Amino acid sequence: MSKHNLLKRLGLQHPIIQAPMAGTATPALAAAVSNAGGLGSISIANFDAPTARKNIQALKALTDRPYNINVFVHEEGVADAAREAQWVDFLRPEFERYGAQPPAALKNIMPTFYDNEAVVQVLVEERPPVVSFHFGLPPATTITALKNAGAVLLATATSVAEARLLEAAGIDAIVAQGIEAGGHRGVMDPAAPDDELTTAALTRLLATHTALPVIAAGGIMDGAGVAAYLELGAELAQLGTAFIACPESAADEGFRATLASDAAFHTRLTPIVSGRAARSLATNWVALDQGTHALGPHPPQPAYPIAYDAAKALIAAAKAKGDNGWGAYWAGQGAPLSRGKVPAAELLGQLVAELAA
Ligand code: FMN
Repeated sequence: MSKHNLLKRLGLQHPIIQAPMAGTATPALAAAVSNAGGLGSISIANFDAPTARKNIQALKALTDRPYNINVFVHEEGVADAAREAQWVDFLRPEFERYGAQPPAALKNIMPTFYDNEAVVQVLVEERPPVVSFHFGLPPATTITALKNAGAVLLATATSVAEARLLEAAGIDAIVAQGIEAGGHRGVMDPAAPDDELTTAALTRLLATHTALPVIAAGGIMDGAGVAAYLELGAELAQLGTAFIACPESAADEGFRATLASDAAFHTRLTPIVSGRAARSLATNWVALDQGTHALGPHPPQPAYPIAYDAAKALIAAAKAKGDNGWGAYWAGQGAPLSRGKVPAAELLGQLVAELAA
């Protein structure tokens, strides 16, 4: 038996979490994974309280099994009108190429969960069995309220120092997110130096240096990968990229096509899309960050998540003209191992069979 028996505590049959993926993981995807004995997750980070409640209820209606609801606990970036105007002006030629105008002003499109009383209330009332935090931790009062509502609490750490903060705050298990991971890197302080630990090194460090159960995340695409991290001391593995191409995900055709292309071999960690580092397939955004895009060298970016507002507008303008080159297509380094449009329950079955092999 594993050190903490997290599998049993969470009520799972298989040691696999389908990662929360804001904008990509749907209630249908999460329910399919939960119903197959894994832990399905959705993020409500990009929703207001009523929309968050609707999504949680949609997931509950599709499964009687445990599921995870994820929130972003980031420090909101400071608005800077001059910097934002310069950024929008820089991107303007691309908007014009698609016959569109950039937003007149940029907004904070992802308020933090930290002091979001309305969303805390939704979680307390809807009582999800598992809640996960990314980018940081909420106040102690919120942690207590969620525990009292019956939630097992998970949170991301990218270093031993962050894991210690989770331990001290009473979090139940650590999502050890390595540098290979797709999506936003969950560092708590984006201004601090980042040791960029791999999933293997981080899993091993946390399994030996902390008392909490560890969930390995980053670059895991198959049963062999899950088995390797269990061997290193993780109790569960969290896979995001592996589930993007499932028919139940919200990934659009552009995302699916880019994931199936050569761009999957060249993922990059870049803050250029949202203002915080996220691992992306090789898109125009990556070219922009690397200075190889026709727009040329870019000015300083607006803060997270204000920069994301401009990106989302450009993504929509390009998509309306059939160009997917500007997509926010997050994926991990294992992206070329994606299996295409395999239904989530079937994919989970394949992973479990590989794990047992
Ligand atoms: N992690 C979160 O905690 N919340 C999110 O909303 C979230 N969105 C993501 C969206 C996509 C498309 C991807 C690929 C990852 C996202 N992540 C998010 C990160 C995952 O939790 C996890 O760390 C990552 O998927 C693991 O690496 P892998 O993609 O190589 O499996």
